[in-house]
Amino acid sequence: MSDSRLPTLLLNQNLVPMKVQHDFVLVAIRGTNTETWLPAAVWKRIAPYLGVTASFDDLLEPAQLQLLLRLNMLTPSGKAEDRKKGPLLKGVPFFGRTTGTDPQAEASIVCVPFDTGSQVSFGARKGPEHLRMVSRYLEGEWLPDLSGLVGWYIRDLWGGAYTLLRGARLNAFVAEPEKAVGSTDYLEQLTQSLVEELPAKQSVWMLGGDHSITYAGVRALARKTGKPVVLVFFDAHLDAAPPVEPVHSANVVGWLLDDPQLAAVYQIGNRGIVPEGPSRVQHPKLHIVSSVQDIPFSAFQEIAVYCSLDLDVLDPSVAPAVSSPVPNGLRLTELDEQLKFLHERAHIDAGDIVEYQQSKDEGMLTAQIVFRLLLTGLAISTGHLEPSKTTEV
Ligand SMILES: [Mn+2]
Repeated sequence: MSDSRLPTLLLNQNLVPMKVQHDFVLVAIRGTNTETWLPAAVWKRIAPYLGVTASFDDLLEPAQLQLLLRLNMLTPSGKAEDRKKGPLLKGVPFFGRTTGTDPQAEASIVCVPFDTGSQVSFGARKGPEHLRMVSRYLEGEWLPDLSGLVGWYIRDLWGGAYTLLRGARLNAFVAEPEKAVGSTDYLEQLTQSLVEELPAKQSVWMLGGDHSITYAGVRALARKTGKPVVLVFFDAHLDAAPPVEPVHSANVVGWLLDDPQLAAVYQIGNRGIVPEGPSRVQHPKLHIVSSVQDIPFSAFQEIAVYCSLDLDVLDPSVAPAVSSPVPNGLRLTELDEQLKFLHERAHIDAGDIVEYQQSKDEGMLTAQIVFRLLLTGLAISTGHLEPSKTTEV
């Protein structure tokens, strides 16, 4: 047996490259449900054993080594206190002028540039910054100041019957991912920041990022309101894999189902091919429905409501720039209707829009959808919906 036989066997069976970031490669160790960051140079060295030809490059510089240690949750002394402290949320401009400084704000947009929780497709972390940049193009002369918003009119939303967010006061923040070591730690910090850094009465709509961020949004809502939470979850996928560390986009519902503060999950849009077998998810708090109209009114008594919108609930012909597209999704008008039904049944306290993939978004089709969903969500949550007076020209 040659010397290379054993490594070839081990590497092929156990190591799966997941993504590249900061000159590091995230490698999943199959069968252990763990993952580790390796320097790209090291990965290149072992890659030939996987049948990939590459040359061995450089040794690590000290700054890279520190980053490697941090990514693998190994701070120099190994103590949690060594982690960066301070607020996670930083005020940023959105729609041109919202800056996170209005003390009277009724709602906050929280950008979460995080996709370490993704299992299949990376790049969602770039979504919020891109959306923020594109939002400047939506700023019109008639929208002089978002701290006292003039409003928005979407002609093809609910027959153009409403002006959204007239006079609403909004804040916008970005949640800095650098302050955490690993995805579960980041989501715990995000939960804490949403509770401590934003007023309890503010509605929060997060822009992902991958779907794992819903873990923070739901738990923060429960802590802020002191009420159990009903999660209305629009998604092509169940995201209900068993709650094994770390929290990620495919097990986020699995984790939340185990949380005593979660009253129920209603899933809408679930579809696609799933192997039938003993692993099929059955949980008394998980309800798969085809419409919000199938949710009993009684489900919304004495609870807080969180609305999570994975963009893959829409058909790929409608919203192509998503992490994990699945055929046969909703049309945009159908999703609009679902949100209207939900608004008529319950007050939506908070929500998120996740899995936007800027690199796939030709013509900014999906970005436009993110904006209208964000404006709709904010309008519903703040109650700023009024009959439209817009005269079209
Ligand atoms: Mn999802």
